Amino acid sequence: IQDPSVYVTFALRDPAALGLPAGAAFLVWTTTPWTLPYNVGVALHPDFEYVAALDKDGRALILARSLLTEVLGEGAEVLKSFRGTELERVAYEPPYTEAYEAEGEGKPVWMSGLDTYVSDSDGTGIVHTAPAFGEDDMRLARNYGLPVIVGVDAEGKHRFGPWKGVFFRDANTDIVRDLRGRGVMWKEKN
Ligand code: VAL
Repeated sequence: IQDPSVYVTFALRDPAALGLPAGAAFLVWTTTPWTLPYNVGVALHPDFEYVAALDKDGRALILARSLLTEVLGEGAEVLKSFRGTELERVAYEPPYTEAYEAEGEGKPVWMSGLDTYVSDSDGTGIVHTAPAFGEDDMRLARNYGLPVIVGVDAEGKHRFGPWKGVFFRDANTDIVRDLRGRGVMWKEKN
């Protein structure tokens, strides 16, 4: 079984602080939509160049410059460029808060961190981070003090949300639909 791959947008809390217009967002690619309810950060490469460029709807999206044409197409207007190091600890609106609230983590600050494991061979150069589901994710959480939530139980079933009790990957379809409803789904590839 193949996981669907999706591009989602995480809106910046304070785009003006980076000189960006309202609605500016990190563009994030993942092949594991079922882990998005446990997102708590995004990873960027410190040495990559990132741009904020306008998509077809005129929304400013941040992604690695090397992936700009592939993802946004030819001729996307670039508003600004940044070095990865300029995009550290940038707070964004999380896709989901439920699991973190239920675990008594309160409202952690969902934010970006830097790590050299981030690649630009596919995706957007911005990696969705869910610490319990990857070694690299866990390292980012440790380095930035992000909370860790193990969102699935020993049987591989979700512990939170409307898909509580559903086998992890079987929730992909529901979660993708839910992401559309939340207005954070940018593109689905299958
Ligand atoms: N970082 C991975 C991903 O983007 C997982 C482990 C959350 O799919």
